[in-house]
Amino acid sequence: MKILVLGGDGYLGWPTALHLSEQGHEVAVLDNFARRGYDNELGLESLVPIAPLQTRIEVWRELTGKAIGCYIGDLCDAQFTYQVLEDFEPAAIVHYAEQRAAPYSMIDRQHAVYTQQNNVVGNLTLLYAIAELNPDIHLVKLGTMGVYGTPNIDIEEGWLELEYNGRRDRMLFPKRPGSFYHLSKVHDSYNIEFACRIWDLRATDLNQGVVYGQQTPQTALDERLATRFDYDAVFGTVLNRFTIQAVIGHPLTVYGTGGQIRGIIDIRDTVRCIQLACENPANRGEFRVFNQMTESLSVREIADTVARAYPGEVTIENLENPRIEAPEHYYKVNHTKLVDLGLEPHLLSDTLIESLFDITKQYAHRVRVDALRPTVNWRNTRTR
Ligand code: NAD
Ligand code: USQ
Repeated sequence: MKILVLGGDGYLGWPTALHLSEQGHEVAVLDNFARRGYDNELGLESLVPIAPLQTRIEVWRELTGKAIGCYIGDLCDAQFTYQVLEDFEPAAIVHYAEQRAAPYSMIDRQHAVYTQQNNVVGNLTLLYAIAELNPDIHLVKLGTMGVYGTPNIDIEEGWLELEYNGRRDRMLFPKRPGSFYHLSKVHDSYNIEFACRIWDLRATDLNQGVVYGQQTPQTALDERLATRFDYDAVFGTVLNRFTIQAVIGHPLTVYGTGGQIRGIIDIRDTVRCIQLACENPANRGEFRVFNQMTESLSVREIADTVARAYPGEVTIENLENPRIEAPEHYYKVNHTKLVDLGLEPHLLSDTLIESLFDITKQYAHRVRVDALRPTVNWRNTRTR
């Protein structure tokens, strides 16, 4: 199948492109290198060095004989996006190409506006391109578990059967996200659902939990195939940050009491979920939602797991929470649809966190310790 991976230079997009290529799909990636630009803006770097996209593609071809197509440009640029779809003619489009850090979106007005413009306009441009050029294309869109927030009821997979004043209906599950980034995903989902209704498009919205891990079998083949590994307080995600903090002897930075619970998923399961979604497309007119996570843990439990796995001494520090989120809450998520399609999850308890420690040790000298402390506070409304 011809699959176009938008955001194919990113943390998840690159390993996904390799996995789909390995599985025999004809793959092309699209990226505008915005992510490398945020690093330049913030003075940060991935812990693991990453090769230029063109080098990565060339190395993959040398090692496997498999070609990956490459389009450099901005998804918000309609002329470019239409041209790519006309040129590559994908059967499925995996859409990762968004600004994805909650703290980045909360820096100030400029970053909040950028995040919502980039994400919502890029997605809407793509919807128009699909509708006009080939409404049969299956859109596989990366959303986030954070769209739901932490409601005091069970979280269903996207839709909720409701009975109110004696009448029944099937509605999109209510959303109460916790950052302007997470809100951009809510807006995307409503735009996609509407497009499926009016233009008979087919779409799968993958509400993914926090991803951890740095290697897939394909990225491990050569160091020039490595994907990025972020540890800073803006782009680093919780479990990845904790493993790096353990290795360099920094206290694990638990925000608040650590009672907040999140859905998590191993990067090897992410790429498999995308494959399953692509190979089992939604029907025309269907807006399908999967909760792409494999288990739920509190931040405290994540810190304890990392501390237990690390052979040396680890301390845990409870920082005042820079975010606004429920410190203790009910959290029960329905996430069976990907398992029904064949996902066999790697759970944290079975995962060799040790392998993450090894990767980190190799590059520990690259850590900028000051970048570990959170600097973005949800309560501020700075304008630049
Ligand atoms: P990432 O920032 O590493 O990758 C995103 C890529 O998209 C980058 O290479 C960036 O340059 C590109 N991009 C951004 N805007 C673009 C535009 N307008 N045009 C072209 N390219 C553009 O992020 P990631 O961690 O790989 O996440 C990918 C997707 O998965 C995001 O949509 C994110 O919201 C979602 N997600 C990520 C996680 C996680 O833990 N990393 C969890 C749940 C959902
Ligand atoms: N946290 C800490 N200490 C840290 C970092 C984070 O306690 O050092 C806590 C946060 O307060 C939060 C939880 O860990 O409660 C998760 O934070 P995170 O930074 O790992 O993840 P988040 O901001 O939610 O965003 C990440 C990705 C995003 C994706 C989302 C999935 O950056 O792209 O959408 O995970 S989800 O959380 O399910 O919405």
